[in-house]
Amino acid sequence: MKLNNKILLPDASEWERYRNDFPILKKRINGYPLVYLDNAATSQKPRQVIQTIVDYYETLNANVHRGVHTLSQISTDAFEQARIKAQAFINAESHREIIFTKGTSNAINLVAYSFSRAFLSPGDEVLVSALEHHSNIVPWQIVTKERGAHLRILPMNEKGELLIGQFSNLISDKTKIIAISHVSNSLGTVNPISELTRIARQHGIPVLIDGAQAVPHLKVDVQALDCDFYCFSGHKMLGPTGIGILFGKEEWLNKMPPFEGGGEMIQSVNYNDSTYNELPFKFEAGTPHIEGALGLATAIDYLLHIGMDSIHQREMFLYKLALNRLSDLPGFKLVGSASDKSPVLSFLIDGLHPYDVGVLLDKQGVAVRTGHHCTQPVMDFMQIPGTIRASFSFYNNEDDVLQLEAALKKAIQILS
Ligand code: 7TS
Repeated sequence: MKLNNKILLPDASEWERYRNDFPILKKRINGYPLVYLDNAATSQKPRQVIQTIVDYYETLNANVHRGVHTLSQISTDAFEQARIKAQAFINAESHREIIFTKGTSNAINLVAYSFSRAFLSPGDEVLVSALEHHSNIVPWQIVTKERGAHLRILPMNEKGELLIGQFSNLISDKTKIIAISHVSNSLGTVNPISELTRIARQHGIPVLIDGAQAVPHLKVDVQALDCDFYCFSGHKMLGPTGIGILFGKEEWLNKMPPFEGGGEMIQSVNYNDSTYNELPFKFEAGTPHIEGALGLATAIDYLLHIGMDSIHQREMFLYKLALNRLSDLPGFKLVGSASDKSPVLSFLIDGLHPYDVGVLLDKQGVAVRTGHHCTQPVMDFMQIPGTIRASFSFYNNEDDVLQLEAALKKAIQILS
C-alpha cells in the first residue's frame, strides 16, 4: 500500500492478487491471453461471488419470506441482509427504499410504468438527456405515448458534455419527472448530478438517475446526490446477471401503484380487490433472484474491501495510459472528451469500420465492444455509425493496455 492524496492505494502486487481472483482472466482466446476490455457491457466475477452462488445452492436453498422451516428462515435472513448491504453501499436512508429488480432496465421500466400511471397526464413532459442508453429512453417513450405526454431532451456538445445551462429553460410546470444517466456508457461522460438535482429540487420535480455505469467505478451516495430514484445492475459491478437495485425515496414509492402483481407483493386478496404489502415488498412480485442478491452482496463486500476511491484511481490510470498509447496511432480519433470522464475509451480509426477493427482485435485476444452501444441518438448526434469501445476495470493491467496497442497496430496495418 502507498499513501496518495490520503487514499491508501494498493501497489502493483496487490492489484495482481485481485486480478488472480478472476478465474476467467486466465483464459486464452484465439491463442492469445484474454484481454477483457468490455467491462461496460458486463464485468467479470471474482471467485468469491461465484462461490457464494455455489454455497447458496449447496447449503441454503429455500424460498424466502414464506416458510416456517429453518432453511427458509436462514435463506430469508441472508436475502434481507443483502438488501441492507445494498442500502449501506449507496447510503440510502432505509431498507424500505431498496427494491430488488432484474437490473437497471427493469428498474427504469418499473418507475416509468408505475410513476406514469399515477402522475402523468396528457400534455405533461418527461425530461431525459441526449446521453442516455436506450434503457433510459424507450420506457419513457412508451409511457409518454400511452399518456399523451411528451419527451424533452437536454442537449449536449460535441465533447459529450450536457448543456447544463439549458436545463432550467427545459423545465416547466408540465415537467413531471427528469431521468438522466450518472455516467454515459458510450462516451464515458460523468454528469454533474448534484447540480441537476439542486435545480430540479427548486421546481419540486423528482429525478431518476441511471447509475448502471457509475456504481462500479465511483462512490455513490444517494442522499448526497439528493436524487429520488437511482437504478443499477449487479452484473456490471462484479455481481451475477439478473439482479439489480432500484433505490426510491419512500415518499414516492408509497404514492406509486405496484408495477407487477403476484405473490409476495400483497397483504390480502379477494376477487374484488387486493391490498398491497408494505415497502419494499409491494414492488417485488413473485420469487426473487435469491442467489443473485447474495452474489451481489458479496460483490459489494469485494468492492468495498478494495475501496471505491482506489478503484477509481486505478481505472483512470489505466484509461489514461491507454489513451496515451493509442492516440499516436495513425487515424486515431477519441470520441467523447468530456472534462469529467469514467474509464470508457471510445474511439475510431479514420477510414476503418469499427466492426472490422473489433473482429481483428478479437482474433488477437482483445475483447472490446463495437457499434452504437445502445445509444443510437448519441451516434446520430456525432454523425458516426458507432465506435470501438475499450472499457476498463481495476483488474485490467498495463500488459492489457500494451496488448490492446499491439493488436490495434496490427489491425490498422491489415485493414489499411
Ligand atoms: N443504462 C446504462 C447507462 C447502461 O450502460 C446499460 C447497459 C443499461 C442502462 C442497461 O443495463 P441492463 O443491466 O439492464 O442491461 N449497458 C451496456 C453497454 O454499454 N454494453 O452492453 C450493455
